[in-house]
Amino acid sequence: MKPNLNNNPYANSLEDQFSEFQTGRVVIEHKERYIVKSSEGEFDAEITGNMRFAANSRADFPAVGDWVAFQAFDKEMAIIHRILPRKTVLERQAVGKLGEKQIIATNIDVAFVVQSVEQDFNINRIERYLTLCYSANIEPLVILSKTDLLPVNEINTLLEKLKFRNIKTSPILLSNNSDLDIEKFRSLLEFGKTYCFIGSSGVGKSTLINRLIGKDNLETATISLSTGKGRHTTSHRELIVLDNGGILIDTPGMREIGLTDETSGLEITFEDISQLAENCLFNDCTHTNEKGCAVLAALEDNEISEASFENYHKMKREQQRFTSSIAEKRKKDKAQGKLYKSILKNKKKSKY
Ligand SMILES: Nc1nc2c(ncn2[C@@H]2O[C@H](COP(=O)(O)OP(=O)(O)OP(=O)(O)O)[C@@H](O)[C@H]2O)c(=O)[nH]1
Ligand SMILES: [Mg+2]
Ligand SMILES: [Zn+2]
Repeated sequence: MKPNLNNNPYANSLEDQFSEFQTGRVVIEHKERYIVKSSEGEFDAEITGNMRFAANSRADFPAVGDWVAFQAFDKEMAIIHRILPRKTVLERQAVGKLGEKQIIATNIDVAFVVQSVEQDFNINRIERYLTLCYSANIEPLVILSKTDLLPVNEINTLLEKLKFRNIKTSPILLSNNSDLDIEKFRSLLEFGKTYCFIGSSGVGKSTLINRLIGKDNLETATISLSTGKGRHTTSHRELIVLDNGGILIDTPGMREIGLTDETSGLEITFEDISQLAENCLFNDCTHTNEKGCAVLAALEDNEISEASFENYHKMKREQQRFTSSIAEKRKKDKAQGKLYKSILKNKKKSKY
């Protein structure tokens, strides 16, 4: 149902129409239906037809974390008219769609990159998540979860590996089974800041959020190693506000973390490589086979990790592929546009 402005005798005045707008935040997204929360309550919302038709890509649709201007009607229903400017956008390459992006969540201050110490630990993947976050101007913090499942000396070995790879953020170690760990973690969360949890399926993201809320609000599940059952328990992104004012976004486990064309994150994740690169002989050195390459020299002298160097190159190539696929797409769209125009022109000509 559409908002009935006719009940309001002054509804024709633009000012009055605007006075009915509220701002709220998208807390859940289900295929073009959104739950929006404001100080007035919770609304089941859709976007206006105009917004749908004007959308050029998925990025033009609301995402969890968005602040939106909406009009409420029928108590719990609403129409979203506009997405307010996004402070940050956490995005990845849409799965299986080269050159397309998918928004994970928006207006995030800190992203918790969660890996479990028992099986999921993978530094290449940590570097990938860090790059995604830095590219979006979001502070990443690494959580190593399920510490109850690994002896302390083995956890220490993981920490040494992280150090050797020069991972800048020191990880937060925690077990969801420990009240002390949960309380320590809670004290990190600041009033009014938005935190997003990202990581593979089954690492304990939803369990951690449930522990913080103090209720089993989010679905969690045990993973069976033999059948793999229980994977991908969380199926949608959801924003939750804690009593202490911290705002948390739970996300479904990700299998692929494809990078987009935004390259700034790589330079921050691999700060040591970026710094060395300043001493390369050529300004456009690709650090692959050039003479006078300071990065290759450092690699030779074991000053930087070979694994990090390889991961850096892998991600760089991936970003280049993404960028060129966007350029190709634009070219195709342009050619298509020209074709339509010439067909229309010919049609007009043949009319007369
Ligand atoms: N031993 C142990 N098990 C945990 C811990 N945290 C979570 N689990 C268990 O791990 C399983 C997966 O937890 P979830 O919270 O559903 O994981 P998730 O990261 O939300 O997974 P997706 O929603 O699929 O992305 C559940 O059976 C939890 O009980 C922990 O700290 N220690
Ligand atoms: Mg979950
Ligand atoms: Zn170089």
